[in-house]
Amino acid sequence: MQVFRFLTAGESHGKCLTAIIEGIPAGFEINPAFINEELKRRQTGYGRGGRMKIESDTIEITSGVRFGKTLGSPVTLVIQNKDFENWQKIMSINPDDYTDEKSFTKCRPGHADYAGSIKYNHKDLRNVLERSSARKTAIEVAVGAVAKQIIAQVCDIKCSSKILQIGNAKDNFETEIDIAREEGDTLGGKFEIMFENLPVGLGSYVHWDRMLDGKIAQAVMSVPAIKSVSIGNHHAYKMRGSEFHDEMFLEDGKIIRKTNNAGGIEGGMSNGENIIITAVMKPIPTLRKTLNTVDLKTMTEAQSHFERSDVCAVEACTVVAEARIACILADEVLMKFVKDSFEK
Ligand code: EPS
Repeated sequence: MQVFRFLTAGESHGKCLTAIIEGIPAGFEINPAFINEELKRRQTGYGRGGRMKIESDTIEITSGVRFGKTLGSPVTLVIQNKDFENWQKIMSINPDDYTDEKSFTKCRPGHADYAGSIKYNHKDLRNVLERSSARKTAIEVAVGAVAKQIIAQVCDIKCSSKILQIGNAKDNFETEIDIAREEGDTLGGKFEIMFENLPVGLGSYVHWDRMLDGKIAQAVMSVPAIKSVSIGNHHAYKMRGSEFHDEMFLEDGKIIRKTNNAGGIEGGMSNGENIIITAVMKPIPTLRKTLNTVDLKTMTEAQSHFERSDVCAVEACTVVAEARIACILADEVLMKFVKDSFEK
C-alpha cells in the first residue's frame, strides 16, 4: 500500500518537467518559496557545468492547492526548461521537423546510452540521453520539497546533510574539483543525510516490502549515479554485537540510547532515534577527456560523446537523495497519522 505516490515526466531539453503527486490529504500548507529554495540548492554547489548557468529552476503549481492549502486532489508541479528555447527544433514532436543535429551514436560508458539503446531500439542515443539525464532530478526535488513540508507539519521531522568526501578529499573539495576540471575529468563522492524527530514505528517488520530501511535504500539507489547506500554505522561488519547494538537506559522514566549505530532503524521500523543514511555517488560519466567506447552506428572503436557536463554534482545529488527519502517518510507518516484531511 502506498499513499504518497508520484510520477514525473519530461526530457532534459524538452519544454518542461512535470510531476503529479497523488495521495496528499486536504489541509496541508504548501509554500512554493520553500520548493524554490530547494530547487536552488540542487542547482548550486562547486563543480556544476554550463547548463546551470542557463536554468533558474522555478516551480509552478498548476493543481491541487488553493489559497496556500492542499485540496486533497492531485498536486501538479511544473518546471520550465529555459534551454528548450535553443532546442525547439531538435526536440520537436512533429515528424516534419526531423533533424540529426545533436544525434550521436558513440556511447558514454557509465551512462544509460548502451543498455538504453538496446532496450528501446534507439539508433540515436539522444533518445536515451534525454530522459536518462539527471536533469529530471529537478522535478524530483520539487516533489521532495512538498514531502518535506508534509513531514514537518505532521511530526516536525527535519532534515540535514553533509558531504563526507569528494574524490580523495575529505576537506578542501574545491581544489580537488579544480584539478579534475583542468584534466577534463569528473568526480564522485560520499555524503550523509540525517532526519530528526522521527516517531517510533514508521515502516514494519511484517513484510519485506514494508521495511523502512528497504524502502529508503531503494529510494536512494534510484538517484542517478548512486552506487551504494548504508544505514547507520557502516563499520558494522567488523564490530562485535556488544559494541554495535545501541543499549537502552532509563532517564526520568524515558527510554534513552547513548549510541545510534543502527541509524534510527531496527527491525525495518524507525526506533525514534535520528535516521542516518550514507551514500556513494560515482563520478559523472560525461567526460571532456573522453573514454574508449564503441560507435553503435559503424560498430568501430571510438571515443565517447561529449557535449558539456558537470565536473562534480555531489552537492546536488545530496539534495536529490534528501528529497527521495522525504517522499518515503511522507508516505509512512500519512499512512500512520493522517487520513483525508489534516488540521494542526
Ligand atoms: C543536469 C542537466 C544536464 C547536465 C547534467 C545534470 O544538462 P545538459 O545535458 O543540458 O548539460 O548538466 O546531467 C548529467 C551530467 C548527466 O549525466 O545526466 C541537471 O539539471 O542537473
